[in-house]
Amino acid sequence: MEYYQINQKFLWGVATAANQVEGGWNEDGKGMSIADCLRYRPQIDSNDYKSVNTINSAEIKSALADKSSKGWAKRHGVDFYHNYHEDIKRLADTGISAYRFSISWARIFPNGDDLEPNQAGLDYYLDLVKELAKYNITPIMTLSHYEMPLNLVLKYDSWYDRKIVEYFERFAKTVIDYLHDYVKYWIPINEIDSIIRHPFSSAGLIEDRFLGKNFESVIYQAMHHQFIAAAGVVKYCHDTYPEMKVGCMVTRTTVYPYNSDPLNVLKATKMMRDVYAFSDIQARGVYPTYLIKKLQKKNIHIELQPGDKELLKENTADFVAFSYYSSVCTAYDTKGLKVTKANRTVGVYNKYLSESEWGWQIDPVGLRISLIDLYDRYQKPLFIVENGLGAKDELTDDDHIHDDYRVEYLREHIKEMLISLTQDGIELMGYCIWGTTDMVSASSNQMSKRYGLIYVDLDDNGNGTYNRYKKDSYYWYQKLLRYGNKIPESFLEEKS
Ligand code: BGP
Repeated sequence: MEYYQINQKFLWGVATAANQVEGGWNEDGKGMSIADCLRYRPQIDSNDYKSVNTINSAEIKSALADKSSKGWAKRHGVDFYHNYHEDIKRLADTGISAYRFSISWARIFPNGDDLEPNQAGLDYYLDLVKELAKYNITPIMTLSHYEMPLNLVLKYDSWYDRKIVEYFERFAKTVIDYLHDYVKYWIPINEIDSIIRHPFSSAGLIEDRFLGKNFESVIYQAMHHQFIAAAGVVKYCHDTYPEMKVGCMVTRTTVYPYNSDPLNVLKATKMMRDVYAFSDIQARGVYPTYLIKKLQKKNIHIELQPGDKELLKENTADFVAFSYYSSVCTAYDTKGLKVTKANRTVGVYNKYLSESEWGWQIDPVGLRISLIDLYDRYQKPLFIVENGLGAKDELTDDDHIHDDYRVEYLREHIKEMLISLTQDGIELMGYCIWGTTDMVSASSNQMSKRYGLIYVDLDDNGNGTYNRYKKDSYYWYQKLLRYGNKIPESFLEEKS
């Protein structure tokens, strides 16, 4: 029998984000975050992420006025905050060795600019990482995953204001110091490139607060401040805890040309440069010339402070983490072509691929292409920290969820990953399925777009028992992990 022989240290995990699972949005001293202002709006196409995730100052006011969590999916999540011992026990029973999650910044510094941290918040995350340690699960900790304190948006201008760098570093140093005995892997900012696609839900930027300014230049200035803050985390960890590893994290979009027309290939090549720009800056430590030229052409000038260039250059990421869900096809002229959207990236339909119920095209080979691309570009260890399928799962009368479509998605993607790991000469630290239990979708704020290995009885309007039920995919992953570092090829050949 043939096997995939993998490194003992390879981390098999699951992943989630505080704002999508925790709930407890205003408990134990937590302040309001930008995620608490986003809600499911059935009248908007759930893939029209710009409308769903772009809100104005008036909508912020009504969110502030509403003290309930009813109708605010990310305020209640799946109540992980009160169920995390049991949830982690269930997930530990699959045999995972890693758990990627984020710290809610507003649980630690409720207003973002507080001088002292909220002790209850620190203690919650300390207990959480101790719970993981009980099961020998390695935490992969994201510091900012779309959940910055709302006060930083209202009192400052969010990441556009350089002061946020100072507040973020205060937050980062506080939690790194508090949790350093348990957490060795850190990711400063989730999908740092997402600020371009959804500036509010990613970085708290509200266009009507910048009237008279070119909003695109506001976004790029804010982007620079995020890079500086992330490099500051790398520097702090390397100086203070040399055993720690700090990764950059990007949305991995693999772009194909619609056909071999050189104009389409050129379009795909240029789109890939936009994807690479963010990991280039963090993995190489310099702004790529093509990005500088692109900004010059747009008459966008990023203000750098003395020392910024050196900080970026001397504090590059130790590893390159990324989320992968789908590939995207593009064409120079999209007239008459079917438009698709996957993870907030617009493309054209690829006739060689199937798609999810949300139209995200399913491309396991694209994951292997991504691994080869990224490793060849950076020669740094890679980490797949998100890969999963959002689907409308059904709970049967006898409390089962037969998500064979998710098992198929995971089987095919894990197979391509293992082929790449064993044949393509790459370095890969681990693989985390997105998600853990079901959770609130980042882009649509829906519960019905389910990613979990564990089903949660809750609907888009927050109705349900919150009871948890293991899906068929949970048992499949458990079977896979039981093979340890020697996985029979046949296991990944089988259709579920
Ligand atoms: C990534 C985010 C995650 C997660 C995932 C799935 O971009 O980092 O937070 O949500 O997308 O997307 P969605 O939840 O929008 O279906």
